[in-house]
Amino acid sequence: MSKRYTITAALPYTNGPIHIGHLAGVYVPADIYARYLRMRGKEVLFICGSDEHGVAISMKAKKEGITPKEVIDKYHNIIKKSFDDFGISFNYYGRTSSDVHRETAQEFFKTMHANDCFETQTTEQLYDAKENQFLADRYVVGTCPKCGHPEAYGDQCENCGSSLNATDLIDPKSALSGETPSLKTTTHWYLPLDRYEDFLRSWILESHKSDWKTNVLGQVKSWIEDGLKPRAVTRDLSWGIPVPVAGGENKVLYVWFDAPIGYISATKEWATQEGADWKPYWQDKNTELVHFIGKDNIVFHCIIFPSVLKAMGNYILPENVPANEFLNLEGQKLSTSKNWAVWLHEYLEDFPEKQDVLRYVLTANAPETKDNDFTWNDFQTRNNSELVAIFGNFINRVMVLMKKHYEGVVPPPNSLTKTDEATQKKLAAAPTEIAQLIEQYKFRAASQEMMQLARLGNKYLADEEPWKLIKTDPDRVATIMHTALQVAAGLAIVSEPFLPHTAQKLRKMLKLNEALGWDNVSALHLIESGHQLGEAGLLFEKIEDDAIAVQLEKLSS
Ligand code: B3M
Ligand code: ZN
Repeated sequence: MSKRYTITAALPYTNGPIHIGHLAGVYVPADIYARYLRMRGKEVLFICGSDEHGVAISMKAKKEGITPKEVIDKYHNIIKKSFDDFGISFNYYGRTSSDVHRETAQEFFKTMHANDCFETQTTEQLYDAKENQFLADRYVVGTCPKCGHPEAYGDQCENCGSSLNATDLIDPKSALSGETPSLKTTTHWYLPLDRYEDFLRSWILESHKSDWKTNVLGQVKSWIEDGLKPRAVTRDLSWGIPVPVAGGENKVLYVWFDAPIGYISATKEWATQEGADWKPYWQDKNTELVHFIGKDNIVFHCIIFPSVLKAMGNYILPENVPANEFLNLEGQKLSTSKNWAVWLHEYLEDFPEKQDVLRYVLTANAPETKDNDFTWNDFQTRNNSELVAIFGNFINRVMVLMKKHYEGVVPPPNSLTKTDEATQKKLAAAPTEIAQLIEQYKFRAASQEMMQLARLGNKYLADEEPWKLIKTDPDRVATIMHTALQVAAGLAIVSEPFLPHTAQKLRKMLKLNEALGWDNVSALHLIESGHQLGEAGLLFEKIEDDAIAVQLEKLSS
């Protein structure tokens, strides 16, 4: 039986819109992977949703002077719409404020509680007496004890990725009042991660030592080596999912306890909508679970959530967690609070038809193995000298020549030259080469292989110069155009995971048989002689300097 895939993309916090860092790190690669697998005939469930709990939300509400509910509604709508307009092909986009999610997360907690999977600890925690508030997570900021970063949060340092307890911070300050916190006693439930050390060691560091990315393995290894400690999974906050057991009054689940369960609740909601069963997607050994995340989420997806799934007993574990590094913008770290970002909803307003340009640039320069930089100049260059000058130019030439000399009816080929055969051979090999890279999560290299196919077609026409031969050797031109059209058709197929809007347009221009897919490209006969092409259209257009200047201006304002 062919495998089933559950693909998750990190649930964005609804405390701000989506920016290019999120896209490059998580949503574009996840979407490429999901689209590719669907094209290979796999059963794919691609899940995401809004992460609507946690201190990030309550802080934003305080800052904007509105309620947390108003914050999550506002950003959930902006985020969901921008994903839709951009063309991320989620099967379902949920939200963690839903009833199904609350029930599911509480059920997890109750089951684990009943099975003695937690410990309780009564300890002194940071407290802001002025605000009458325990200071957990983003309510407290201090110096990271691991790397010295001065703005680490109470649960995590985003600089070095360490997961922290609020009391670990050096020189902590309340993010609410700026005061140095005092200590106050409170009781919480802890997930004793130390009990899972052996399991995590053998599952990740042994079984996955050769197929997981080195950045992910490295982080996991260092946590395990540091010694895993119990982690509190409840908080003294009012915004969140109420702790569903005795003694849990006025406490909520830690956002990182409930959020990953959001993947499962979203699956349940999707299943109800489709009249399907959610369980195989999370409990059947024949399902491959893959989490797409940024590097700051590794500990939660590789250590904490798998320990929860293991404790629950009947769940599958992720097959891979291909976490990416970070994307910078014009040499500086992206920052929501400093408004140093390219926001997706704004990009789509400024470039409404250019979803694929952004997808391409972010993929070609994806932060897969190290942090990378997005610059508007690079955006312009990739568009003008790759998408326009290579991909677009090739297709444009094919369409124009076909119209001019054959009224769009594909001519039969005559005898093939060595160049024709070499071109066909490269076309036949392309889908396998691209597939292998995608299956290894090397989307950057895969996108370049795809572009290589466009380059092949473009060079083939440039070298063969059919426009010069049409008067003297029409038979030769027929062969050239027939061959070039097979490359164009192959491109319409293999570009789909990377450039879905373009692929769609190109398919329409070529009137490509809808039944033709990835596995047909190697057979080479994608377009038969006598086939009537559709109307030509423009796939990409040049981006001028002033459009880039506007974007740079926007950043500095
Ligand atoms: N909302 C963190 C983030 O946006 C978080 C991901 C949750 S995935 C379950 O970085
Ligand atoms: Zn740090």
